[in-house]
Amino acid sequence: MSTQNEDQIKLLEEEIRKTPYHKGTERHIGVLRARIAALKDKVLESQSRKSGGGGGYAVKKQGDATVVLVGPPSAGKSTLLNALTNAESKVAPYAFTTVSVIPGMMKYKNAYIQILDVPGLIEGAEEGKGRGREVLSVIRNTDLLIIMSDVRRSEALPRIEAALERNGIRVNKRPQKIRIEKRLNGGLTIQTNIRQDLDRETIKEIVMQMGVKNADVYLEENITMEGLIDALVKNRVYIPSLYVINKIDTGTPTKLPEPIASQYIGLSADKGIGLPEFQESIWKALGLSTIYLIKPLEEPNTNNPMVVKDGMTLRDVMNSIGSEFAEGKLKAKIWGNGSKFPGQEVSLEARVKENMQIRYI
Ligand SMILES: Nc1nc2c(ncn2[C@@H]2O[C@H](COP(=O)(O)OP(=O)(O)OP(=O)(O)O)[C@@H](O)[C@H]2O)c(=O)[nH]1
Ligand SMILES: [Mg+2]
Repeated sequence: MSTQNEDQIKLLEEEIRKTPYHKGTERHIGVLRARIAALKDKVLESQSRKSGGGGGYAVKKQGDATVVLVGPPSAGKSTLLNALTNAESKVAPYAFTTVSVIPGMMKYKNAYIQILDVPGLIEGAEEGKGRGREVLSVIRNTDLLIIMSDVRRSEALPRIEAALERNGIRVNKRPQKIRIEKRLNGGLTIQTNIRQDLDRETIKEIVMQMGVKNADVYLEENITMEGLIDALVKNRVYIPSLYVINKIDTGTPTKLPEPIASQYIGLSADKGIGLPEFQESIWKALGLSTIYLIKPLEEPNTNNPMVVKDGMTLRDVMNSIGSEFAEGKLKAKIWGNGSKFPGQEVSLEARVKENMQIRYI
């Protein structure tokens, strides 16, 4: 059944390749892409059932956040893991040294960040084959992905990204603003105040091909075909990523497409070049902040640091600790970053800021 689906996907992909893209063929291509997405969704689902989700590679998430290193064999992933964490992952000058998921813990600014070194086999072993499938499932569950290669194989970065995208992992993207309210009858309506590049019929055809026959579809931005399909399938994940080129002690990379060319971080895991900056980039990309909790009656201090996600409110923080610092409090006083003046009184809906000092009252 699954191979049948895969054969059909290949046929449909072949047809897309043969069809030139212009306004006249747009609807046809939209239908083909929707059918491929629906089939891939089925394949992914039957696979995750078979492998029981994480498969043999399931690693318990630990710490404040989890980061996965992915890249071709011998890029230096294990060397980097060993440089940043307490782990001792085997390093060797030949390919496929690492054959399972090796976890390490990095302490940075009061945070414990779990880093997972996964075998270098996204490509080739992708599209649901072999252990690559399990690597993909580890990636789907991470908070941040490090896509890594070395100076001599910089073209692996866009290749890996493309492989991830083909497997429903969206790299450095956000879902488009599309809301689908399914109904029992009444057909499809497309609701939007925003000028759309895709025409209504194409949008409707794609939605129907994805198995939705009755619904109001609200488009809150100018959508793309891919964005629409993504909104209709189950298996999409959106993962922030950093691009890393290792071994810069041996030269400089060539031939990198945008946006990777202007975003990549160059380092040497082996010689320890660029590692502090890299750690800071991880911290920023994870959206973490340190706040300081102040006990009742105490003056502001930095005795009790806590790592939180950006965007959390003081109420979220209170609910996550429920200790002598916060239990059942209604307001807070804040100092430092985020406060208009020292000791400003704020509601619990105020949001955390890096280095904010908080006393619940
Ligand atoms: N010159 C140089 N060599 C490095 C650097 N980082 C790693 N290496 C070397 O590259 C080789 C491969 O390193 P590993 O850390 O085993 O690479 P890996 O990505 O974990 O490889 P697999 O486990 O096979 O996927 C080893 O010989 C390392 O010593 C670096 O920054 N500069
Ligand atoms: Mg390794």
